[in-house]
Amino acid sequence: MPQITADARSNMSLARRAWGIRRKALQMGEVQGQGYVGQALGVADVLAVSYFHAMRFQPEDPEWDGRDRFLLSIGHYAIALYAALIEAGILPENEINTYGMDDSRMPMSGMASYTPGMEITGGSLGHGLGIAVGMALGLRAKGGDQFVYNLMSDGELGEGSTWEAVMSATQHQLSNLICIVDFNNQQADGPSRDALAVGPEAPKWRAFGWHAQEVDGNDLTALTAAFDAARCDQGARPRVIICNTKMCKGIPFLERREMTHFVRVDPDEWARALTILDEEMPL
Ligand SMILES: Cc1ncc(C[n+]2csc(CCOP(=O)(O)OP(=O)(O)O)c2C)c(N)n1
Ligand SMILES: [Mg+2]
Repeated sequence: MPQITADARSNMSLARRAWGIRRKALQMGEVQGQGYVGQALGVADVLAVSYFHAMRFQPEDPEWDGRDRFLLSIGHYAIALYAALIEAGILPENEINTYGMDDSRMPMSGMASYTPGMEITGGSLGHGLGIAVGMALGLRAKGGDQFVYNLMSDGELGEGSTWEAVMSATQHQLSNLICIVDFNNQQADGPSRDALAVGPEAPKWRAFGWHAQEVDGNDLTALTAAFDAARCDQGARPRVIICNTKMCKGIPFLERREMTHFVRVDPDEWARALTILDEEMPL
């Protein structure tokens, strides 16, 4: 099993890390008065386990060749990854106030050339997994033991290019590839399962030859076990973790809001959301 370096640097619990990611995302949303905070709050637990349990990286050297690669296929989730990168010490906390501004290193959609730790420029949905396949092939060809993690959305399951990449990963027996699907059952026009149902999802991935798990993506214990199982599987096959998440998780008044792809947060509600979060700070 690969060394876990990030966790060793801190005694902070995963719950506290996830809380920190949520807080930073809300702070960035407040700076702009908008942002994909519903997605960030929903995927915060997945990011906490990725960065503080599973992945190897060196905060002081984001380009360290031995790092596991984390690809954000969903460029609009950039606010979530920035929050994780700040929590991980790869980006400085004082840049939160620049979020989405001209010349910021944190534009509203993820851009690889702008931001340390942002491995690819995502955003055109359905491309991350194909890039991840190429990266996993390249790392293996160089004899590396790094994993490539690709975070994608349920909406991307409707893209044909995703399934080409799925088959390609199987063909090449990419055991160093771990795909994470943020299944929030939400797309731009409503619930994903109403738009284009591809379920049952895990059996489908398995039928394509993948090691597939489906977990509650807001349960840190379940996530930790799933990431361990994905990394430790001995099969010559790629792995996927389908994470069922709840948008706006952790802020009840936003969780209850009629869910849209881009959650509306009124100007006075940012402070209210931060107060609610602060009252729930884990040790
Ligand atoms: C190829 C492509 N088609 C359409 C879009 C426009 N778009 C941006 S986000 C989004 C929603 C897709 O659903 P999902 O990826 O599940 O995002 P969520 O609503 O969960 O944030 C769409 C359609 C895009 N970025 N790329
Ligand atoms: Mg979605």
